Amino acid sequence: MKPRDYDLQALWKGFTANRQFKAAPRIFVAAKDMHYTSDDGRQVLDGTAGLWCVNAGHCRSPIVEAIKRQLDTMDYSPAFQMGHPGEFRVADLIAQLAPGDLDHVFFANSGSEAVDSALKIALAYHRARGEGHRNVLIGRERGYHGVGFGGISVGGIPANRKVYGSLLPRVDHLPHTHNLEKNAFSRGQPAWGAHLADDLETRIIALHDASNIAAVIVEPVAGSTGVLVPPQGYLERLRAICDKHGLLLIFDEVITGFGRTGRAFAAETFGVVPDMITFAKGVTNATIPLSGVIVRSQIYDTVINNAPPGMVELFHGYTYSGHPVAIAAAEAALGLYHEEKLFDRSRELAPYFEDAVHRLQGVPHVADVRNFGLMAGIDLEPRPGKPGARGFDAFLRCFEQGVLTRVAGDVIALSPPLIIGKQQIDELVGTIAGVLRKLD
Ligand code: PXG
Repeated sequence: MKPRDYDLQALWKGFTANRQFKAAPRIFVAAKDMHYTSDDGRQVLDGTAGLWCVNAGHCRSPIVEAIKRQLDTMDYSPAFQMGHPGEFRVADLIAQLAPGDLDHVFFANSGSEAVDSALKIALAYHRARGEGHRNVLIGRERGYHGVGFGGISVGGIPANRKVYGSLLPRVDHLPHTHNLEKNAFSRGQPAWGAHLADDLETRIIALHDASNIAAVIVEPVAGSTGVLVPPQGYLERLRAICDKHGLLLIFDEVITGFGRTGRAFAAETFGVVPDMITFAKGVTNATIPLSGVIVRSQIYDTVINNAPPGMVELFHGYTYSGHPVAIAAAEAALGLYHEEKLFDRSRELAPYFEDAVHRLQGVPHVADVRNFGLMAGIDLEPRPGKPGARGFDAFLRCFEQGVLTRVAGDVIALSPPLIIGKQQIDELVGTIAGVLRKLD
């Protein structure tokens, strides 16, 4: 390996153990299709599509070329009171991919911003309807909705919340759906647990009163906390309760969007239409940051028509909402997904992937395997008194053996690019199995 010609100290990395990392850094210098190249010249199979985002594989030339063309033509145009053609075209493409009458798209830059935008749109919508008292927001335990104050307030990861004070004041949480006694080693949607949605009605609405609640936000499949697949009938019940009581239902599809579950959005896969969908990551195949919220016509119309003509209707937006370079990347990425039928490919590969990951049942330390689409969660038994240590060691050994995984505590998460081949699936799962057999 060439000696590093840069110093590691100035950078403060997020969601990273900085001292440990800087003592033994893991550095990527290039990427192509299914592989990264590390700075010691090794090829590393990408089992996680970066961070659940490089759905078409790395450095795909149609996207790279589109970005270059846009940069040669127009670098930036103001996001407010001005427009450029691409942002209208891409909003239209995304609206066409979304189910039902989710026909309008608001752009932001990260998943966190998309979530905050959706929560604010929910509040603006109820206020425009004359129900501004509907301002309680409901999330779920083990939910991840990014790192803005809105997102961590409705989110359900204790470590992401505990340091940051009182957060948003009017928030409550549904129980999570992960239960190994009932559902260990489920393939696809577990049979047990639809009734957990009833907590929304029997506890949360009973406590706060429906007239005070604006919206419920959930990931259709929780990603970051280890691929928690919704029990059969669970999302349908949430939808029915929200309808009955006038609550908006928001699906956070930052991970599940753009083919991860075998369709454009998990809403379509599950046949449950929410009132808003947040998206990010895969929309540009992760080349340039772009995110957004897709909203039902009724929400858009209500907010827009409530303001006097000529007045700004929603006091919200980002300097880089609809950034031309990000939009060019999105247009090319969506084109590539379509051309290569990658959502179909994801759906067709899912049974092979399912069989492969479930072969880990019985391998040492494996407490659960679950899967949906091209995502899987593998729970490891924690080392006594050392939560997360075994998971991290497994991640490190896999990396040393040329396979990139992601761990959250003692859960290994897999979400490969949708272009992965069957042999590569075998390599991914085989490497994990080999590592676990040797791990204490
Ligand atoms: N919502 C969901 C469902 C997410 O998964 C965000 C919002 C926030 O997106 P931004 O772009 O603000 O990071 C996410 C992000 C992991 C991991 O390994 C997952 C995410 C980010 C980083 C790591 O689980 N998801």
